[in-house]
Amino acid sequence: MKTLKYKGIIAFVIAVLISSATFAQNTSNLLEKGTFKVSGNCEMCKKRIETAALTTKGVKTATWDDATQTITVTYKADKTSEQAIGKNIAKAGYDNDHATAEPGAYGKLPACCKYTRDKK
Ligand SMILES: [Cu+2]
Repeated sequence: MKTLKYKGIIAFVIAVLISSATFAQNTSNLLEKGTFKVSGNCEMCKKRIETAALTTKGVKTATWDDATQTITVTYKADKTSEQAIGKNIAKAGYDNDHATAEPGAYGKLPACCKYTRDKK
């Protein structure tokens, strides 16, 4: 009876150690992946959009696709959000699912990069 209780305690301690180790691992790679719409025209746009996304703190990767007009990002969910990334992209002049560019930011784009804006 006594040994059974002892074994129970050991099993409990091991269970706690395993679960805390798993938890620590989960918080360190809390990488989230997301895709959202970003309007743009060309290779120059691609570079500006991706740079704006990548300079957002916590963003690991950013790839903008011309054909689908979408950006795919991976980011640390505890450091940033798609909304925050969208805001930075809008600051660079590009309308997206999460934010709309100020007229001034859009106005600064080179003529070839003035994409057609969705009427809202
Ligand atoms: Cu462009």
